[in-house]
Amino acid sequence: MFLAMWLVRVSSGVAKKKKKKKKKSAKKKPEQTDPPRIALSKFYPDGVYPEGEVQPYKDDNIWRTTSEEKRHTEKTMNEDPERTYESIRKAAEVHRQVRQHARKFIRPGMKLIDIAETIEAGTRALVDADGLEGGIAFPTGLNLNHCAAHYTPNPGDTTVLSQGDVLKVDIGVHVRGRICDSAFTMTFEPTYDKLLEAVKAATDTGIREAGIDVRLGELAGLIQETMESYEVEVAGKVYPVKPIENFSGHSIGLYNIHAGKSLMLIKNDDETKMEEGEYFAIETFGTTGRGYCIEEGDTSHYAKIYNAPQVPLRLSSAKSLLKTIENKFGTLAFCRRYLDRVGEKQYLFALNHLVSQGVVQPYPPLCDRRGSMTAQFEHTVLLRPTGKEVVSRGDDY
Ligand code: A75
Ligand code: MN
Ligand code: MN
Repeated sequence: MFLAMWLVRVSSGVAKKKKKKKKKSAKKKPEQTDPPRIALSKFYPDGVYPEGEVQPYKDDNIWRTTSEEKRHTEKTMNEDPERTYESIRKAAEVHRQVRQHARKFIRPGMKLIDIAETIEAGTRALVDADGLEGGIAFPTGLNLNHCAAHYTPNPGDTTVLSQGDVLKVDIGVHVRGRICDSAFTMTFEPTYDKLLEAVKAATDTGIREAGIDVRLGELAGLIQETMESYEVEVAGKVYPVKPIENFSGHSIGLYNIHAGKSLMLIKNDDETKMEEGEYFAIETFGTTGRGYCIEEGDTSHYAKIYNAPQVPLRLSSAKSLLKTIENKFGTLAFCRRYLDRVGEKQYLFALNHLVSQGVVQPYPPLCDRRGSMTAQFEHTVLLRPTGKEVVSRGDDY
């Protein structure tokens, strides 16, 4: 394995000189390692994590920023022993540190499975993974080129990243069921820079225009306008950047990646409003292809259906596998690699049975037309009473 895992102390200065002295009284501040392996709780012993980017509400909701009532609501939430916002903020800080490392170490020539495992080892270490108290919220999406969502390598997958690839990295972290769902796109050549720029701008429009009482159908129109104002030239041919029409952002619930509201990428007549206190994954996808994705290839992602009816299972292997799924993942999404690592063997027949019985939902890879290229940017946003908090915002995207 060429992914040697030396835990190297990251030096804060450039070249350390001898004269560097430390005040004896000053407490030693822990430093993160490279690769990151020190639990975040070490850096935040009081359990208070950094706030994300706060954006003010607009138009009819400007008053919220200064409202005594709304400010009081938030003060109460922060004084609550539960510290309502700290779970999502911790998940987001783990996300930022893990992806910062990912952006450094991912390069052409690597196997996707090694990339996934490195990212996941980082998440588990930083969040101090502990059953359903905290850990990976869903399998690491590593979608290449015309494939846009829900692909992660299955055990034995030998796919290698190439120089000309467009790679979407979708990482999920949760703390006590609060899910940070955030994704970015990487390339290793400038060919698709405009595509990435279009999608980043469309996602930022979605974030900027989101707010309490904003209608989802109208917000989709603004995302669409931004995306469609770009084109990308590849080998002398000009392609319009299209939003993927059957993809969407979504509300997020506790241990529930999709809590019921969808934010489409094309203007529509959905008058459903965003509401105070909701968590949203604002994500957009652009493509040089059809603008429509279909299922392609073997399924890697699965999840126990959130409101699954209790069905009597006759197959003992399926019963036992369902117990494992409930214990290890609850209603969070998982993949075949995760079943392997918790010690399940020859589970495919039982897994397919759970799918056919309507207990487990498969999420097959979703891809546009072959030869096209797709890009994605995604952030988790919290609609606080006084402002929008883009919890996953970093200095990268
Ligand atoms: C697998 C389960 C799941 C996911 C990711 C993990 C279910 C619904 C989802 C997602 C997700 O956000 O990727 N959300 S979604 C969707 O249905 O709104 C979003 C983007 C592409 C396809 C579907
Ligand atoms: Mn995602
Ligand atoms: Mn999402």
